[in-house]
Amino acid sequence: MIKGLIFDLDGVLVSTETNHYVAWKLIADELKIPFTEKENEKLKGLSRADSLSALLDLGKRSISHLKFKTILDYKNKIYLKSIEKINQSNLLPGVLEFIKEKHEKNHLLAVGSSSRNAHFILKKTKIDHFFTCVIDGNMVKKPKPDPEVFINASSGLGLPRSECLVFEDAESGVIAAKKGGFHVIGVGNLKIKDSCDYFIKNMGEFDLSSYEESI
Ligand code: B16
Ligand code: MG
Repeated sequence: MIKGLIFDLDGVLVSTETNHYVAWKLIADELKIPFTEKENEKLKGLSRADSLSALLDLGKRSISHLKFKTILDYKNKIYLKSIEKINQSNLLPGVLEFIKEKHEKNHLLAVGSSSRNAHFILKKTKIDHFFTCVIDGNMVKKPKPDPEVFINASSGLGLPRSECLVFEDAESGVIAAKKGGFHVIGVGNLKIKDSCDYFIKNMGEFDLSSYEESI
């Protein structure tokens, strides 16, 4: 019986993945590192610092610790500017209806995100009150693809992993959830279709009862 639902944030609940991409693209261009949506796929779900390391690896570049820190702050500035007007209309299709219904039916909801901006986004989109537990990038020692974020989310709900489902849109997140021993529902991103337990285009498509019957 599934009692807990753990959601990734960017790309599952809210449409902020493009904003991350646009900010990294600007930085890649400044560093003259070829970077397209294809390369961005590898950055999805990674922490901010791991994303920059992955970008520098792509361009076979190394920079000083100070420049690294400066770029991280700059990237976040660009990103935050691009989401300053974020609101409930930026939730992905079916999200609000799904979480409202599950909350009313007493399922326990959690967020497991690599983002250090998760609390801000949940508040701006006015869905923060639905979640019993929010584990974000500030709260883990090892980010995705390590399972810590999801393990802490299930502990926060007080539920064993076998009673939780993880919803993810990124390869690093699917790996994290699988390593943690969770069922993983892939959302939206066709690139992860074959690595998750079940795939949906958006939350509006997901029928929890049918899924429970199938496992
Ligand atoms: P921030 P998620 C991740 O969030 C994003 O997928 C990833 O693109 C981003 O680099 C990461 O958060 C860190 O975000 O810079 O806001 O701390 O998908 O795990 O919810
Ligand atoms: Mg994501």
